[in-house]
Amino acid sequence: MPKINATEDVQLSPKKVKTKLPSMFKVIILNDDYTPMEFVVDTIQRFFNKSFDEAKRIMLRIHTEGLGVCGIFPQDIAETKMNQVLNYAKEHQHPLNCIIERVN
Ligand code: TYC
Repeated sequence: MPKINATEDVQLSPKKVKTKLPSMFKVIILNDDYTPMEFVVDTIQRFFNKSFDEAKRIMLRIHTEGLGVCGIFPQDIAETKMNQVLNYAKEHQHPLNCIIERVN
C-alpha cells in the first residue's frame, strides 16, 4: 500500500501567480508667475536627469500650458522626486509647485 506523506509538496488548489505591475505616477511641475525660468530648467535637469535642451523644452511647455510632465515612476520614487523639487524650491525661496498623479 502506498504511504501518504503529509510533508510532500503537493499543491491541492492552484495558487494565483502575482503578475500585477506597480501603479505608475506622473511627476508634474506647475507654472507660476515668479519662479525664474533658469531655476526651473536647473531643477528639471537636476532631479529628472534631462539634458539642458530637454529641460528647457519641458520648462517652456509648463510656462505656456500651465503644467508639464517631468517623468513617470513607481509611487515611492515619484513621491521622492516631488519632495526633492519642493524642498529645492523652498530652499531657494521660489513658489515652484510639484504634484504627482496616478497613471493607471
Ligand atoms: N512663468 C515663469 C516666468 O515667467 C517661468 C516658469 C516656468 C515658472 C515653469 C514655473 O514651472 C514653471 N518667470
